[in-house]
Amino acid sequence: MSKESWSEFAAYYLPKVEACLQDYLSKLAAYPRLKEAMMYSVNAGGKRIRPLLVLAAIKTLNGQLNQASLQVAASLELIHTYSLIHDDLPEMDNDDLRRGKPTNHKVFGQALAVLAGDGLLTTAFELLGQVKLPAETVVQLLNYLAYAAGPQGMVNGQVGDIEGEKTALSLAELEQVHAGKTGALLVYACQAGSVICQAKQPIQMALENYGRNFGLAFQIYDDILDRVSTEEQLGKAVNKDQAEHKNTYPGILGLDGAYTKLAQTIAAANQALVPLKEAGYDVSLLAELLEYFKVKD
Ligand code: GRG
Repeated sequence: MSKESWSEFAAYYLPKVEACLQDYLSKLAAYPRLKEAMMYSVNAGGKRIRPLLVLAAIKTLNGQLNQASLQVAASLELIHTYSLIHDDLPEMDNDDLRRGKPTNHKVFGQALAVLAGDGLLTTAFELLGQVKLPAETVVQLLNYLAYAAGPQGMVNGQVGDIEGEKTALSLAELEQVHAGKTGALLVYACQAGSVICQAKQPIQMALENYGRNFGLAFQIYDDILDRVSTEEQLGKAVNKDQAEHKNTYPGILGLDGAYTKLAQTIAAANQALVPLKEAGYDVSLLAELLEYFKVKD
């Protein structure tokens, strides 16, 4: 098969991920207002990087991109969307705008926003639990996802972020916060590919390494964009980090230093793909995804 570019890959699989999300959510036997609140944020225009990364990892490992893979990918997007709803709440980041639209609690009120987040979080595991893959594989995926999303992963990172607001963090401490907050779900996306394709240990580790660096690059990029973009471009408030004295890469390293750190992290992610290349896998899709972080001049 000829090499497929990232944009072709995304254009082909995005509608399938969307269909999978809509299909599952629309059939939930829940109050219409709850479903509406859940679907409002899922349909608010996310880039779907995490589900696409799951599918790209599977494709890289020569696995099948079938309904089961799509459901695994979709369940991760449900977790991500829940985390955004809760992150935007007044008690957390207190944001009015997300994905270019009013945040969930601005439309549905805080109580329903909390519950819509809870609903997406639990539905993610319900959907994943129903995937038609060998039972052992499903259990492993459930376990890895719970670890990544929970108090040893994303929830922990979010707490580190909140606690860190009171003090100036070192670069290492900031990286640790982000490894949880942003990195854990992206690492899981890669792990999901390895679990489904039953990749050998060194390949699993290489992909996880790619995911860790991808996650770090993602956060540095997000911090840089907060400094250099407009609200219109990002679809959310900008320059909040500086205004709220948040710990960020540009804050610690300066903007130029953050650009350098981003370039180093992208190089490390590319380097992480070497063992896969040496084992004969076509890593072009994962390598091309790193171009997502190209900062426009
Ligand atoms: C509430 C437990 C809990 C965790 C929240 C995801 C998160 C943790 C906070 C979001 C804050 C933030 C701006 C993190 C930086 C990186 C990030 C996750 C950006 C948003 O992800 P994208 O760019 O968003 O993939 P879309 O809208 O495209 O899905």
